[in-house]
Amino acid sequence: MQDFSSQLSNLITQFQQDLEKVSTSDNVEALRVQYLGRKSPFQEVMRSLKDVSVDQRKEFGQAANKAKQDIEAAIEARETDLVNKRFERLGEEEKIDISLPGEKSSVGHLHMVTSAIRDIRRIFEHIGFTQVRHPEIDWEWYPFEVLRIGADHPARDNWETFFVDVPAHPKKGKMVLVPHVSNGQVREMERGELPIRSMNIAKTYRRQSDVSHVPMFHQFEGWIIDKGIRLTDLKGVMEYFVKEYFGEDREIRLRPHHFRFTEPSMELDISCGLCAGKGCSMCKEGWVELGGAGMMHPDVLRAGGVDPEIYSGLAFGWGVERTVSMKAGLNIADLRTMYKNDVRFLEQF
Ligand code: FA5
Repeated sequence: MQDFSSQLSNLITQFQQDLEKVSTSDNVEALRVQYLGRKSPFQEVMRSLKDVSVDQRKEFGQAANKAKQDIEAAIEARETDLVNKRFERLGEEEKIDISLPGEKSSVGHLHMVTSAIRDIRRIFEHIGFTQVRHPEIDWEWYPFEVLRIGADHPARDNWETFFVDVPAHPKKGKMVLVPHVSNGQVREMERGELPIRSMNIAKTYRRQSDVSHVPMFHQFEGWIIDKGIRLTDLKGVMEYFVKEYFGEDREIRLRPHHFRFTEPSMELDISCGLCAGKGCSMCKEGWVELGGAGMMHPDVLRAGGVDPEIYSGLAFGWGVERTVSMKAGLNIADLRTMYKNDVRFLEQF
């Protein structure tokens, strides 16, 4: 019994001496482990409690608990003391007032074109379009030749293409920055898997720069090739996209057009979001033009090794920047502002 009491008081005396010597918070922590940890003398003393007679065990147990609490309190006080001392040693400039309200750092967000690409991708994924990638720098073969736009064809001027200064391919011609993502049509068929229901969203380039044209822009082009694909499927896909992206109240109109690689070809108009189709200065009698579409020309299917007697295909390709700018309320007067990197403009969207 006497043993237990004296063991306890020796331990406390020893602890107090050790505590006086520590000079860093790390040392204080080490002392806590040394005195109260699993293999500490304190635990040993506690184990010896079982040798104390039953009637005294309660009293000693309480004494041991009190000693433990005292040790913990002393450790805490010492730690606070050390922190305060360190703070006092800091120069005036180093001191911080932790009660000051924090400064909010500005949080960035995705560029409007990037988030539009994500929205578009998600909308088409819902109806089973797989996202694919095809080269943004390609032989003329894919964006022109196989799409029935031969080297001398005047339609080739419409695309106002950038050429890359590398030796031409003997069969596939010069290397170009793709002026439209239709280069993916035959590339997609060349993969040799049917049916196809896929979409490529990529950068495209043309020698153009004015309020409605930027030299680098993005197009998304979707393709479905299967047995029995018809114009009504194309209309259904367009209607679905327009309602999902622009809103239920927007209407579509298919207007006859001409592309060398689709037959029939059309342009898709949507009712103007500013005047709700009534006609205003931003639209043509209530309609705004979204982009081209059509049924794949049999020659294009053949160029991709697909038999047009068995399969038919639809294709549509639109510009992301124009699509974004047509969202109700955006009314972006000059497409080029999207790429001027002026945060005052970009942070609004
Ligand atoms: C084409 O590029 C065809 N490949 C579209 C197509 C695909 C037709 C599949 C049939 C089947 P177009 O040259 O009209 O078509 O361009 C399509 C869209 O790209 C335009 O409606 C417009 O939204 C966008 N676009 C074209 N040039 C620019 C430019 N310089 N800046 C921004 N957007 C542009």
